[in-house]
Amino acid sequence: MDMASSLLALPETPRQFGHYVDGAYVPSGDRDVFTRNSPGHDTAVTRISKCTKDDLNGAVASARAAFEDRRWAGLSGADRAAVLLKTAEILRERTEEIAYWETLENGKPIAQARAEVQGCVGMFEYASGLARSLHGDSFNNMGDGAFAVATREPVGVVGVITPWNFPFLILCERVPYILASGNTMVAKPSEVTSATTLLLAEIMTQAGLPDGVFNVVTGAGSTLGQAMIEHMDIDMLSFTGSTGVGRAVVEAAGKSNFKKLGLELGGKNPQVVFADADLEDAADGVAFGIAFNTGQCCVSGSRLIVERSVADKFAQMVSDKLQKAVVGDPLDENTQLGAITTDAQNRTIMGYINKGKEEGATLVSGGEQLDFGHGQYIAPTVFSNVTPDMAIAREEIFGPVLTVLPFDTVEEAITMANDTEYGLAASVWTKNIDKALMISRRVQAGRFWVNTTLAGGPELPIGGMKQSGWGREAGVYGVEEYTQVKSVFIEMGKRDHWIK
Ligand code: TXE
Repeated sequence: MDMASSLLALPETPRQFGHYVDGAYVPSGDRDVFTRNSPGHDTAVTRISKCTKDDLNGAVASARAAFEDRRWAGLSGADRAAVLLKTAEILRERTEEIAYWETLENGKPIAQARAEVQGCVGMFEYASGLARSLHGDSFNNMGDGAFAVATREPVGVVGVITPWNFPFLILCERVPYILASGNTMVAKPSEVTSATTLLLAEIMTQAGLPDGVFNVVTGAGSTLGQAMIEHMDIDMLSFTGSTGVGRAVVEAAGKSNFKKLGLELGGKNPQVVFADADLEDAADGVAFGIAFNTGQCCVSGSRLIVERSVADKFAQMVSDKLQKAVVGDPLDENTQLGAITTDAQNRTIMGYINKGKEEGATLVSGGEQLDFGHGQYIAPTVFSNVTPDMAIAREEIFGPVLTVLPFDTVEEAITMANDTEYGLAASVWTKNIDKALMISRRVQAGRFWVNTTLAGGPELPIGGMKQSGWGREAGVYGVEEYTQVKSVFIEMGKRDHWIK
């Protein structure tokens, strides 16, 4: 704890980071540099290189060389697992440091940032097992003259583009799974939250990852990100971000080398609450689901779909809970909701709050900017009298704004839950197990929670249906996404000649 308390002051000067290629930081030199201000404090905290396209080409070339000479793919699964496990060990040791920089750049509460790093430790530990157990299939049923196998191979050089809402967690839901099978990679974090991605690269070198296997470039999405999605020598790309950029990623893949894609995009996730639920638990879960990470969460439960007989009472219960949530300085141990990460996102959220009022929804609580003398904060907000056609009920707000929509029948609840272009996550709250299971089958979402929300672990796949994305991350499914399958047919005995 000593280390924690000594770190909890703001840095005196911003920490300078170069990008990371071939196992080492590359000093910024004469590159332009981006200065990141902590959104909770308005103080400069990091200085990050704006990489050029040449820098990207260098990073991709490094990853390509590391892939082709098999310095990583050629190791045994056991040796790769050892590096992943060592990374987990170092992450444990350096948790405070990672959480600190994550909090400063992102604005999330320090206690939450620490818990996220612990979650990442679990990702590395679990994926280490997959490095050893990943296997294909054998076909002993081809007749006595043949034998065949299907093997799993790494895809090659994988690009990873991540957003600013969970810079480290989203990265670690991918990196260990990508590396488990022997791929090499180039990551591009969001320009506003690059520090912890660079720290992970440094930590993995410390853990014994061969140079060139994990490279990081830093810079803007519109230039550097765009160059990545168009790059001819990136074999696969994992993109997490807005649905709009996701569309650009698909187009760029089609126009370049048909790179394989993994996409995790937006969500407008339902929380379906029945009158027979434990309403105290449900109110806490719904409050957590919309306020965690200030609602800047692709799986936030932003649409409360609640049985009409309890709707008003329940909306009030959720609102009471949210008013007790502690909003404040992200570096304060007691804070539950920190700052809004970017100025643009702050404007977007306040824009939706104003739109909700204009559209005729009733503001139950919140709806305002909170002034702590520094940073940008928004009170958790609940709107009732919302109709399904309102923008606040349809569009991803990506902030602590909950809309309440009442239903009368189970069928109506299912229809409302599915009435969205997205399909990332959903929760149902009821004590009737038959109803919960039936609804879990019918709601289109990649993640489904019963009597809880935002729960999971490294074993479970993450990803979306409909316009929320393609593919799955994490779990066995995640590691398989980053492999390609090859069939090997082996003829036995003397060939039956075609030309006699
Ligand atoms: O996302 P972007 P932004 C949603 C959320 C939010 C909105 C905008 O609704 O309000 O998106 O956030 C990189 N080619 N989500 O603007 O732009 C960019 O540098 C290649 C939901 O931050 O999609 C960053 O690294 N890359 C989402 C990453 O893409 C490009 C999480 C995400 O940025 C690029 C984040 C381009 N042309 C936002 N343009 C979720 N579901 O979790 C940008 N990038």
